[in-house]
Amino acid sequence: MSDSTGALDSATAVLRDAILGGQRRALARAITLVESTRGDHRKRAGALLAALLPATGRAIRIGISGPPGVGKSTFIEAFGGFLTGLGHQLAVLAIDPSSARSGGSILGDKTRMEALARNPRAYIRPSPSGGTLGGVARRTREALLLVEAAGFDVVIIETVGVGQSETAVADMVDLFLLLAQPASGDDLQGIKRGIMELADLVVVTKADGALVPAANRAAADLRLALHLMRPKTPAWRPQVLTASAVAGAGLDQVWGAIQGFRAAMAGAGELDQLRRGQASRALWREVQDGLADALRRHPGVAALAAQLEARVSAGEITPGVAAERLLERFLGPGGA
Ligand SMILES: Nc1nc2c(ncn2[C@@H]2O[C@H](COP(=O)(O)OP(=O)(O)OP(=O)(O)O)[C@@H](O)[C@H]2O)c(=O)[nH]1
Ligand SMILES: [Mg+2]
Repeated sequence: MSDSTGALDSATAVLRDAILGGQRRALARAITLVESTRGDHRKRAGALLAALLPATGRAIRIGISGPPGVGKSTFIEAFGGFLTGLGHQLAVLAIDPSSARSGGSILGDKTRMEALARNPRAYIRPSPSGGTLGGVARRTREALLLVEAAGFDVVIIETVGVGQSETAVADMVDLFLLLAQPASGDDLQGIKRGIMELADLVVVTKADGALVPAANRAAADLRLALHLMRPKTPAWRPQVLTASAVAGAGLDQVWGAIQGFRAAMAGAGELDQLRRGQASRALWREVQDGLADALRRHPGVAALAAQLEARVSAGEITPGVAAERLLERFLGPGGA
């Protein structure tokens, strides 16, 4: 948006420079800004993001998901320690659909990632609370750009695997990593097929002590299941690995697979294509969300909507006709 870059006020320019300089407090303030729904904040956030855009895109973006209790927080803590040990700068963002509903946040997770929270090479930002999944996803996408501009070269976006949030996360990252339990057979099928299809890498965690044989069996089952699915891209076949966050085992193999994925995708030109597709889908989702909001706020529409909804429920008119009337009211005559 060249119009918003031109209009960068001096406070925003200061914020931009502080973020480019990697200053944590400026980054935190900027993320708070993109999380705000206030009109003037949205404008300023837009200008800031436009000014930072050339400095974005350099990180490897990893989505991590898995059912409640699978070991996400423990894994990210261990893997994060491993990555920062290699010299990487790691940012962890979270999408928590339950916090979108309850208005709570997963601050609890920050305490379960104690060492990482104190690690100077890591930055953890809990899920923005409140709002729809669409809203939370948009703010997370923008936070991702901000942490990239601040110099973080690995970004993990975590989500609890309970619903549509995985799809949202998979559509903003390069690689989607699914964590699984050391269980096999029917237990394994707690992972929904739709979620398995999103995975570029499956890691059976807790592969330590007495759980090692079960973890290996689970990995074999998962390999079989993945083998029967159509790969997301011709450049990469999803892999299944085992690891233990507690014992710190297998983390190097996980990182090796992530780098292998990245190289295969970049070599085939698929990474650029993936990110371009994600950006254009995000555009149209925002247009849809914006239109739906404007429609709901339109003074003439609300009253009519209530009436039409009642008539649709009563079977007096079809949803199609009712929708046409609403759009006519919203767009004015000739607009629909
Ligand atoms: N043995 C073993 N236990 C683990 C490992 N990783 C996690 N756990 C245990 O599994 C439990 C759940 O771990 P969390 O990291 O909190 O799991 P989570 O997926 O973040 O859970 P939610 O945030 O509630 O969805 C805890 O009791 C951990 O101690 C591991 O590598 N080995
Ligand atoms: Mg957790």
